[in-house]
Order: sequence, then C-alpha cells, then structure tokens
Amino acid sequence: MVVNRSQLNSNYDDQGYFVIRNYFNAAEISSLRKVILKFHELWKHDNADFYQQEAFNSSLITGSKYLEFDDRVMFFNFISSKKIMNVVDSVISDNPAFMNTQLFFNPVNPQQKDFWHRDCQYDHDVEVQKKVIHDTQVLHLRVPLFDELGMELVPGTHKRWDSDEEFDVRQEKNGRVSSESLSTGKKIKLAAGDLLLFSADMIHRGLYGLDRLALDILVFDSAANFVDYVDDDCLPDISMLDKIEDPRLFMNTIHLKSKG
Ligand SMILES: O=C(O)CCC(=O)C(=O)O
Repeated sequence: MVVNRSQLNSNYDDQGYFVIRNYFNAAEISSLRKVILKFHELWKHDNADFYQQEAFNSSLITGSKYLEFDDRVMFFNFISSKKIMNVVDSVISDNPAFMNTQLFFNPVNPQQKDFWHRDCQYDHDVEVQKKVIHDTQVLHLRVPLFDELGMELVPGTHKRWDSDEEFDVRQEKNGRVSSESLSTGKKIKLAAGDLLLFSADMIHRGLYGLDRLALDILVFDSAANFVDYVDDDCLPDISMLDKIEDPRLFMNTIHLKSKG
C-alpha cells in the first residue's frame, strides 16, 4: 500500500493522530505476534506479582533479557521496515530516532479502569506541561496484534492546552477521576493489521477489553532532548546492525547517545 505522506502529515498536524487501516498483512502480523508472545509469556512469568496486581503494560521489548538474537533482528527489521519508516518520515522528516517499545494488555484486576493522561504529565509539573506540548513531540505507533477496542483520543490536544473538564479529569481535580468519560474524546477502534500513530502528549487513554495486546513503537525527533530515555540494551549491537536493512532509526539514536 502506498501512503500519501503529505496527507498523513497534514492529518497529524491538524488532529495529532492518524490511522491506516489494514496496513499490515496477515503474514506480517502473524510473525510479529509470534515473537511478541514469546516476550510476553516470559515477562509475565518474571513479573508475576506486578502482572497480577496492577500492570497494564511492559516495555524494553527489543532488549536482550527475553528475546534472542534472531528474534531481536527480526523485530528490529519490523520496527525499521519501509512501512513503518514511510509513516515515521511523514511526520518527522529530519532524523527520527528510536526511543523504546511498549506492550499494552488488559490489567488482570477488572476494577482497574482505563485513564486519561498526557505522557508528559509523569515528567513535568503543570506549568512545564503547558510549554512542552508546543515543543517537539514523541510519537507512538500502535500496532495491535489482536482486534481491540483501541484508543480514545482528544483530537487537537497535541497543540492546545486542556479545557477545564479535560484538566480536572486528567489530573483528578475538583472531585473528578481520570477514568470518567470526556465529551471531547474520540474512540478509535482498532483491528489487527491497522496502524495508529498519535502524539504521546495529546490527551489519550487505552481502552481495556477484548484480548488486547498492542505493540507501541516510540520515536522522537533528534532535535529534541530525549536520548536519556533510551536504554542501551534496547538498541541493536554492531553484529545486528549489519543484519538490519535500513538501520537509520537506530543509528540516529546511537549517534545522539555518542554525543552524550
Ligand atoms: O493502551 C493503554 O493502556 C495506554 C496507552 C498509552 O497511554 C500510550 O500508549 O501512551
């Protein structure tokens, strides 16, 4: 499928997200699912208490702890494949860099509710959040491995501050809680094979339900100062770089790391 980069860029610019339906074929999803399920089973076993009590995601999937060389190489090749890079390049035209991967699943405890947030709220107080949403943003590329209820997003909030309702719910102020519904929320149902790209700093929440297992690839603009968020072990080593068809997403991160 040929993507129209300028259309994607303008959708992202206006709304903070876009979806491409049926972007990956069944064979692509099935080989990815095989590797990710291997990681997930080992991770759940190793983090049994955390998984049972409160977890709704894991991260560092490209790292060496659970996946072996060949699976990691396959996974790095997926992350930097033409399909993914075409989409990444449509939003970040200059030196996009790999940050991390995360895997989202349903919490075991059915009382645990999906919650609104901007990713930057975990790193910054409110005054700084107001500034950083106008700076370079981190992108999430969500690849659902099974059909899922998807994400709920507030379109346009990658570029604007919260309304009073959004702020109170997201920050749990004035008696509101972050799992309440928002009148401005837009639900994006996703099927295996779809790709959703969204800004990490827009107001969003994952929707729990069905058998969700969604891979998020996180990418940032090299001009922004996010390299400290990258774990060295999650990058390909020299022997793997040789086996990656287009390693520039990782090379950009490695280059930033080498500059300190
Ligand atoms: O799917 C989820 O549970 C939350 C997803 C999310 O917040 C994110 O990808 O930043």
